[in-house]
Amino acid sequence: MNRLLNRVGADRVPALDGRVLEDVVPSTGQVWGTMPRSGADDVQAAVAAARVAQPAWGARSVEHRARVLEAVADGLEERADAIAAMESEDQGKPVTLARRVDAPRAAANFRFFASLVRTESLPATAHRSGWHQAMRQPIGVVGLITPWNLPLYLLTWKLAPALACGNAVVAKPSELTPRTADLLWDVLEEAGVPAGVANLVHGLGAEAGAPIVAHPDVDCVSFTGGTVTGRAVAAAAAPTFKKLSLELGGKNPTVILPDADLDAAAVGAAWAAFTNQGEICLCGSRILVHRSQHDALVERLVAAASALTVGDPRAEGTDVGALVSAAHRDKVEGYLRLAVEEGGTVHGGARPSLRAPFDGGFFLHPAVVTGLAASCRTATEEIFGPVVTVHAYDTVDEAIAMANGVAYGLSATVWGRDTQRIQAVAEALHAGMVWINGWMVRDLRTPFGGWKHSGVGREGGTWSLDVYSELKTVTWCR
Ligand code: TXE
Repeated sequence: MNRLLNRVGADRVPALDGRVLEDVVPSTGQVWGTMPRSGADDVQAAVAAARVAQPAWGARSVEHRARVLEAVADGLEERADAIAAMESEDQGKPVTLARRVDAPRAAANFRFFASLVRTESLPATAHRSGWHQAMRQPIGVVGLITPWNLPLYLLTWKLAPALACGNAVVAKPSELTPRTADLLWDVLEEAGVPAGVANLVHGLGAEAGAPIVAHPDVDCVSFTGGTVTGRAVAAAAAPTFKKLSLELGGKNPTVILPDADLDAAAVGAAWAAFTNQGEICLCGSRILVHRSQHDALVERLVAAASALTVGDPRAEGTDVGALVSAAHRDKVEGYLRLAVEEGGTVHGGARPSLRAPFDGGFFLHPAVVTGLAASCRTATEEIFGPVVTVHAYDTVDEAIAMANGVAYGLSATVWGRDTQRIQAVAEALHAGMVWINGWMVRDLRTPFGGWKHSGVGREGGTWSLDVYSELKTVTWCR
């Protein structure tokens, strides 16, 4: 039986009370091993270790920290294949996707923030009142709480800038996908991150995540996860006035304008809906199409969805792997039943019949749902699975109103040809990111985050540095 441990200071330790959680392989349903089921005492030890280690790390030069981050990037790149295989096994996603997205992005996050802190310049102004300098300083101890859909990708997205800015960290990865965090901690150690600067605590959200958020010695919390959890995190953090960054859920529209290339839009919309089993906060889970093109689009989309190969995540030809857990598949299937109750027609969405050991896995065929009102629960609540709803509109204004008619505002995609109209639609959408004729294309220098219930604050580029540092103005008075 494999056994993960917490990383507290220089030590690898079990939970203080010895309790463990099982880590299950989503594609087989079999237990891979255990992780510590940590509690408030374990968090306390990790925060104490971070407090001790932070001042020396914060006092190192930016150049030193940037070099350490680059060494981490090197270590992750050397292990890219192992990371992809591990993430695929632990999360359920196709290994081909993990190779293309998760593994390279983890390394890129470290390389990017190393370069950013090296090159960033802040204003230093000569004014008749005096000489003013803006500077960044570490916040102190930062808590990082991350989800299970892109485990290493999202953890490194937070960890790299947090370390670059000179903070010490207590991280809690999702209890569903703890393995690549453990590997990352080996790389951090090898790369020269001093003991105590990065601490890792495994466990459940309520038992190990909540104590990080409430801890008076944790100065900042960066959380990515569900909106309901995000609300609890915001409430728990409020009494201590700690800095808070929340990247939450989405119910992102794919708006297909009447002049779009329908073939390209159908392929793009399917990719945006079903990548990573639909378990990405950016997935396009609602398609808005002009009424005259609705049936043609649905035909193409259903064909594209049923052509996807669902099964063994290790196989090179697999497009859709397993959902992350049995409970999550139950939730997604619950929404498919709700869709029928709400008057919709579900195309696909069955459990595939697979050979052992995959017959014990949490697989589901992608589903296209038609015939629903854009305001119903299926079309407005985050499902976070391989399910997309399709809605017809008559005017572009109506499409914009439908796109904006949900509580979320993370991202959106627009397909079309008329550049002026596309730009106008993009500007009218309530979303943090809008892609035109594509999806999930990122430049790490740009802001990332959501409007409304999709989050509070932005990360990416200097916005990440704003989250993970305190800004100070020092003025030499005349
Ligand atoms: O995520 P949670 P869950 C959405 C998606 C999904 C739903 C619930 O719709 O179906 O959220 O998923 C930790 N204090 N997303 O329950 O609970 C938890 O241990 C502090 C969208 O799996 O949000 C994990 O490390 N921490 C999303 C992290 O929070 C707590 C990605 C996220 O778990 C906590 C994942 C608490 N009280 C799910 N409770 C996205 N936006 O990418 C839990 N946690």
